[in-house]
Amino acid sequence: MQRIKVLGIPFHFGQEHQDVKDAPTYFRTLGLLEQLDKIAYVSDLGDLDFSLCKNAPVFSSIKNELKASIANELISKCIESEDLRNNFLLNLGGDHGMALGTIHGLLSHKQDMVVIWADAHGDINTPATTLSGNFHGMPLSFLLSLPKKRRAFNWLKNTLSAQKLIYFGPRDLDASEKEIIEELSIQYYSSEEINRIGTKKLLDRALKIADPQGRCPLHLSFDVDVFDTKDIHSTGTKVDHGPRLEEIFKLGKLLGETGRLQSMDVVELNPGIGTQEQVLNTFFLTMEFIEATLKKSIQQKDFFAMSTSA
Ligand SMILES: [Mn+2]
Repeated sequence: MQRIKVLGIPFHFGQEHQDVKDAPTYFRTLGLLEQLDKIAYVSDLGDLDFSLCKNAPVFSSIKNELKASIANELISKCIESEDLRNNFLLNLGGDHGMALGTIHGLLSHKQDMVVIWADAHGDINTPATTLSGNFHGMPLSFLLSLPKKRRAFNWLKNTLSAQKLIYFGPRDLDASEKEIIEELSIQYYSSEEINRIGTKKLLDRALKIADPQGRCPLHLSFDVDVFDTKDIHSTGTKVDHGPRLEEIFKLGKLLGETGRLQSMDVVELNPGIGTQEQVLNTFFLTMEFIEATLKKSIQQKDFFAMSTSA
């Protein structure tokens, strides 16, 4: 029987708004798991506990470097040890800094996994190029093994290939990030292109390049700031001129229809930002997206046959 495994990841060390850590609790309180249970049996893995992650008082170009590293190692180990055959893994963040751990852990199961990074930002700065020092702007650089070796991160062993990464919806990149993306020829579909050409055409092209034979497992790392500012409010770094809502929903639906979407991160919801109504609207829209995407993914009969293991 197919299951949806739900892991709460109250990771907040990647930026300065602490309240992102409460998002998994909000999702649970608002009934997300009950809704998902109508799609497939839900197995709740609970929330990870980062209270023992300590910081060392060292100078670093990464804020909370040690906490961010220890927490991500914990996330990765937890996912590595899960049985993911015949299971969809839904990771509820937390800020986007946690995607180092989720994707690193998933790569231990599926080395050929393709990652679709839906985001207004690039999240690919290295410790050498970051302007803010916020770790949630760096997880991709660590996944691609771009930073020089750092003692705090010596647990990292898996690398995502740049050919297996697809950006969806960015519109606010640092100059250094543009350089990295160009140099590594990472596939990049901006918000403007999505609205002009449409998700279907772009995604078909993107997947053909990243996975010519159409056999690799897919992971969606979904930062809610990919939504346009008129569609959501309760997130820390909103950016105007996002993809139209229907194009974003199409992304989830089309990925689900491939039968190969097996995992997803949902990050950067912050219940501490905005009025109660704005918070609820943000969560309900995101829940609608999660439900629509998982419904399509689970409906595909070959979902578990395509699962690979290392
Ligand atoms: Mn992000």
